[in-house]
Amino acid sequence: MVLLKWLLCQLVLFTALSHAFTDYLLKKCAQSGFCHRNRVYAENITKSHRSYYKLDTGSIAHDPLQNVLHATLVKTIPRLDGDDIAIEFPFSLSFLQDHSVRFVIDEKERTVANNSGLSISPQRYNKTWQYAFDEKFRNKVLNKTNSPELHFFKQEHIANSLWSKLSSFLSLSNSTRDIVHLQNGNISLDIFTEPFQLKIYLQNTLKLIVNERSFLNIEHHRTKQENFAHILPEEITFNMFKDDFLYSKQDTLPLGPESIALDFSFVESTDVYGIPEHATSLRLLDTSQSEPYRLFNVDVFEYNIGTTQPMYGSIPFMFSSSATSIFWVNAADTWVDIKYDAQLNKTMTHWVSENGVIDVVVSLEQDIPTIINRFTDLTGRPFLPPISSIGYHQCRWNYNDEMDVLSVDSQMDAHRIPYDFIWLDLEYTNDKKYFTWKSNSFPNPKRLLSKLKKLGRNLVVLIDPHLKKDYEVSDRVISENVAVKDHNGNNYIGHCWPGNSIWIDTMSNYGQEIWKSFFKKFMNLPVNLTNLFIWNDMNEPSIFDGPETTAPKDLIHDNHIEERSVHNVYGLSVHEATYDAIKSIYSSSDKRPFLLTRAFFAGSQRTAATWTGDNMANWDYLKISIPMVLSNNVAGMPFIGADIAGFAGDPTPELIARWYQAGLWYPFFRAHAHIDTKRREPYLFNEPLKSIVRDTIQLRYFLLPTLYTLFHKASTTGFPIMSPMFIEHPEFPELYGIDDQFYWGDSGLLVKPVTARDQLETEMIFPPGIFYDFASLNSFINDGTDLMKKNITTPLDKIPLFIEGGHIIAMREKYRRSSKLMKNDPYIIVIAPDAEGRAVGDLYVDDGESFGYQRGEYVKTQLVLENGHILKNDPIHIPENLVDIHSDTLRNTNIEKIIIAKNELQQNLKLKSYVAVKQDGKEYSFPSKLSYENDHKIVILNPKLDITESWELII
Ligand code: NBV
Repeated sequence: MVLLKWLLCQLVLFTALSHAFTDYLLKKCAQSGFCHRNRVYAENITKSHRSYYKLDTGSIAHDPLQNVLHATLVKTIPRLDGDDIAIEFPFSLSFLQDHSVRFVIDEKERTVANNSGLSISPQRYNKTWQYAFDEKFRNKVLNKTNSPELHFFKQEHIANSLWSKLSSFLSLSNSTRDIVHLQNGNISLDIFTEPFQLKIYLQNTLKLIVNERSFLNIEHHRTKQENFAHILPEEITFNMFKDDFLYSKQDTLPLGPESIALDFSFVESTDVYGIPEHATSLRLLDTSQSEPYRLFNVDVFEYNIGTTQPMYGSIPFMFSSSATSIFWVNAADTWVDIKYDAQLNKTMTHWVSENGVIDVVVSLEQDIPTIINRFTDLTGRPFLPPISSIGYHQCRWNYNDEMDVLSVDSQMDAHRIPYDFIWLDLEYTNDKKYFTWKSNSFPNPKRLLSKLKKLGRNLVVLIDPHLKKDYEVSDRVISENVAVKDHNGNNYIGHCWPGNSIWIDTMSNYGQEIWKSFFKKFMNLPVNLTNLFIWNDMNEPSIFDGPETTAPKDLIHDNHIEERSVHNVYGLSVHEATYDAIKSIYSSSDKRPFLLTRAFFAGSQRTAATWTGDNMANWDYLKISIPMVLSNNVAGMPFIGADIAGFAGDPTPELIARWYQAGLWYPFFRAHAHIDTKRREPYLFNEPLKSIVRDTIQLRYFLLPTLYTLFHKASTTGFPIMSPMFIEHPEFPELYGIDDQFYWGDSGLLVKPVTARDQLETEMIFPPGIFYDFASLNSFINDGTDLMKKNITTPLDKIPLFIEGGHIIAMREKYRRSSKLMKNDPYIIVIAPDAEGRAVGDLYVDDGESFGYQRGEYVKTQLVLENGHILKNDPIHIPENLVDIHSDTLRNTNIEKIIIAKNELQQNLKLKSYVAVKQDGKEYSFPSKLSYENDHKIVILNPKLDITESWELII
């Protein structure tokens, strides 16, 4: 047995280190008991037109205090002897936020804790929302939060003649349907009792149908002996009590079949998005002839591209182009089938989870940004990261010792390549024991941190949730009884980097406390050293000898909860505890944490950044990184990037150049490489590559004021940072399928990175308007009403980058070694007028590192250009004590240069002099001698204006 385990683990390790990901380690739907059963059930129900679920009309009740509708859903299993079996499922429905409906379906028998002698809880797990929802929703989940008036249900017993005819034709017992009608503001809802179905409307327009196809299926509790009598005619019994899959055969499946499934039809749309993480297109694929999308956090080294196989993270949130969303609040192994019907203009989806309750939040809005806004209101806003962490990160597996780190550090400076973070992977530890340092290589971490700190730089070290057996950290986990248990209740021992390991159970509150205490000790640094941050890797969790690269589903967490129920949220519990630890350690300096996690779930955006995992250094992975980053951005978790220039393998110089040029736009901008690859720090490259990469990284730094403003917007509204074309231009159906060209938030910057070899020309697509080539400000006009395609030349040193007329962005333009050193540099305002000579842009500024912004210590302003020659600055927010803060954290807010791009409609605009009217009402006029212009731009130098003041500049 031990030998077999060892062999298997070597095999997994070997495969992990030598090939692209081995698909056969993961189940296909037909090999997963519950996925296969539900797909077959759906097929058979489609043929039989039957439904076994009805809402018991008599049970419908309204709890006015909680504003919840309660009812009992009944599943009737027909028996030949007429002695039908009825199973009851408590159903509750409430309105959440303004435009959302939440419903929960549990199983009555299993809501009562009966002590069946099992070491796991027999109840269906119904607490996923406590991890996923933002704190403010945790106490009042089933409450209406903001529904001014609720016209609660009026019951109509209607005899619908068409329905009667249909139902008698289909030999259903009822010829009438009860409808419960609910209304809350603009949202209304019809609940059909038999067969059970929900129709949800926004302003009386039907948007979503729940259970339209009667795929609702709840595998209720039964014993193996009872099973035969409990099967519906459309059901099959495949792997209900065992698992045949080679790598998960040991699963004890203590509760037998428990899956839940439901179908949702999005009306008036054939485009759906979301449910990351998958290496596929942004617009989700039709899976009716292939594998469903699977959400199950696993370790997929060199993952395959174009497949719906699961990856490291899961966000069970999907929305349609018609601005309707579903959040399936379940952290178990989940599969989603998608079928587009162009004729009916509908998207039909089928969601299946291995266990837990059906807990769904449906939101209906007027547009997609508002949908994402609602979702991040519910699950929490993306955290506002320290500004340094949106600079450039230099990582590799591994920087070997202190000398190595310091030499990278100084070489970057010597070659004028800015960077903010340097990373230490696995090997800095003493024998892969987390919370320790390899003392020969890193004899004095404090010394290293102080040296890095001088230029405002930071160090990230890796800490994983698997803990090597037999050292003080794992010993403590065992003695405090906070290790994850096996199905017999013993501490689970699995194989990972350190060899035999245990896993911290951060699903337990006490486990979290213990985890935090390790950081407290490890990060016991002088108060002025707050530049050490953490990377949680392998927290799916990745287990070398585990089934499907991860944890056995019958492991047990705190409170007798099976891993099966909480698998996809475990990683979040690890990184949230880590975040809390860092936050409290740095609390005396009020420093914001930065944290990277590999596994994620809905809600992870509150505390961590992520990346797309172990990609490969080839063009396909560069190309797919863009839809992957976009998908996370529309699913509320925008702080993501891909390893530049591919984790595994050695990239060609051309690939490196193109990858940096694409990676510059990832919200998380990090170079990383596998231990077996050649060193590739940018200063090692030959010319012209070195200059190309340096210019690219410098451009990222010049754009930091704009990017930080986008991060601020994301942290208040969830607005995507790397943003699909359809967000800015929803009016063009053709844009709903575009995922190789994107905007940077709402800044107007439009990019199409080159992702193919030898591509000296790239076709871009432009909505109507004026577009300025970013480098030259040379412009062209699409004066039609349609999209326009245009070829852009793309020699190796060129990024196809435009700014759309109508936007203003803020930049800086001095090379500095790190973001911290740019802090006092003045701003450059770049204005791209539209055809009416109008442009608008926001700028957000705070100290970039503390939580002071939460106490109002920030500046937010809006710049507006009118009639092509009047520029106004109107601060929306300035701190009350600006003077104090001004001298300290928001030190320099001067504008040193204003650039107004000229287009062909505006060629007569000439700069002679300009006048500034400031807050004091006085006019200041300036000669134009410090300024200049050419055909493409007017440049005003040193206008003596500050972004914290109101002023008007007349040119
Ligand atoms: O810690 C080593 C690597 C890390 O570099 C990579 O970024 C992670 O995704 N880690 C995975 C462990 C295994 C890599 C084969």
